Amino acid sequence: MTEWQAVSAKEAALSRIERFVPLPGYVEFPANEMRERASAFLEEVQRRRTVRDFSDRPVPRDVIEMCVLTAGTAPNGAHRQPWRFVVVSNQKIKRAIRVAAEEEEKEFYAGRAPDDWLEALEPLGTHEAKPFLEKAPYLIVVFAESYSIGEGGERSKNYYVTESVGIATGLLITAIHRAGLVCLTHTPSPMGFLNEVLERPTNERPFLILVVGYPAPDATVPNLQRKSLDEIATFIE
Ligand code: IYR
Repeated sequence: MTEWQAVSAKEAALSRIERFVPLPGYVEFPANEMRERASAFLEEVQRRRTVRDFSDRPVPRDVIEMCVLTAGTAPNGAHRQPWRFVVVSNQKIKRAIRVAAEEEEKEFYAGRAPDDWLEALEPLGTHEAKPFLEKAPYLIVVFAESYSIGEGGERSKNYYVTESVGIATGLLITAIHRAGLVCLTHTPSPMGFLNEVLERPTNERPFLILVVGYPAPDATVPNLQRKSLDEIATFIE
């Protein structure tokens, strides 16, 4: 193959799959409409609360699928998409997760947690009993892929894994809220048992459990205030 033949073969390969395409689907709004949209979205997410009292009413699986696909749109390191969402509705597996989580939590609340941590949790009224892990219709167990394993078993590095999975989880929580469901971010510590119960490989590290469903009719939440703009933002102009 001559040099120019090699170059044109490369170009041909590239022209089959364009490396860059025009920005698809971007929509610009006039400033006033932008303001209205930002304000309506703020109002909608301000209504989101973390809920611990769940109903056992079933939730349509296709809604959960769309929420997971939404999570998968998150920006992420080198586009490795280093996440795996294990969606559990199986009653036996939910029970196994509850039993294992409560075992860890018992130790946490009975002494493993330092006093300052327990004091910080006091206003939330949390304790070692985790009935929601069995009652809620869905547990979405989020795993972070510390590294990827290719078809032939070769390992490749992932980048900014925690940041990527954190952003994806934020989108997942927002999508669940937008759909009219509630969720709870639950982080039993340590979470290694999730690999065993869910039979996940060792390159997947449990990130958190998202408990998803309808709130119980008598659900209550702690009376919390969110920080103001001044408290969370600094503008340098
Ligand atoms: N994992 C424990 C403790 C816990 C920790 C934090 I930080 C919270 O915001 C809430 C709970 C539990 O789930 O009870």
